[in-house]
Amino acid sequence: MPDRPATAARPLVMGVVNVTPDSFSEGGRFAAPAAALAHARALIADGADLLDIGGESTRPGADPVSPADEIARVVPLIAAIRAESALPISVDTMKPAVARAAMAAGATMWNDVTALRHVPDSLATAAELGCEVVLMHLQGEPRTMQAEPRYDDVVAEVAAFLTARAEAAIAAGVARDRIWLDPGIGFGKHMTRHNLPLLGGLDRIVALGFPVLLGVSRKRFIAALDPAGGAPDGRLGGSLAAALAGVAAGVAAVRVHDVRETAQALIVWRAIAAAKS
Ligand code: HH2
Repeated sequence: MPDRPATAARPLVMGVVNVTPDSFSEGGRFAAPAAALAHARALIADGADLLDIGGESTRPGADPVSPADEIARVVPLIAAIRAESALPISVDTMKPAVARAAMAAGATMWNDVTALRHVPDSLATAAELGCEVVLMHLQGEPRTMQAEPRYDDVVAEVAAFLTARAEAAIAAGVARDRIWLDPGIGFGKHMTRHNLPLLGGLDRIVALGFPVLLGVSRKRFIAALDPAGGAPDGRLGGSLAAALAGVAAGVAAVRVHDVRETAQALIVWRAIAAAKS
């Protein structure tokens, strides 16, 4: 059995593998099965502690994918990785049928950007599967979430939502120690007015008492702060800065595209922290 990531003592690096034609940062580069497996192998060699496999883009306006098509994208890849590596594998999906097929193929974590709200079945399926779950905050729904996000106090509202979703999961039978929380940077959040206070207040999300996963890699708020960053793969510096801010606040894992660079940033960060007298 793969190690349970939640028990790790240091922040983990979750490498992103999108098997989609339309993901915001990779735009279909790894949509072909062989390319996706080669990319997963490269991320493992780069030092990923776990992999997150996604078969449907969550970007605003992305085309919906049927459960059968999503399963056909992610399951062969999960099985192929599992055949050669014991690394924990997460599946990034809103659909219980996809989560179920992914766990049967060797995944151990269900990363759900809707926090198990997409269909009524989601909570019961997560409890039945007994897998780890990532409950992420999202205001609205993916296709329209960036239209007009509104908050009075973004940190308090995200914390209240995540607490309520954790309680709903536990009430449905998900074990407390299987639950991760994620503030959902970029999901129904104004580029700077909401994402930045949320990143500044991450310690209050960490204080809820669950391991926190943070996804900031290559996100658009970085380009809003530094228009010279331009295309997603020009946002590495901002991605590392935001990931380290999360680590300073106590997050348990960062979800990233640039695994090697993030792993190196964490090595240097920890070495400096250890040298403090
Ligand atoms: N971000 C994305 C997708 N899934 N899951 C969690 N838990 N947290 C995140 O911040 C998060 C996520 C968006 O990034 P990406 O997968 O690169 O793009 P796309 O959804 O277009 O495939």
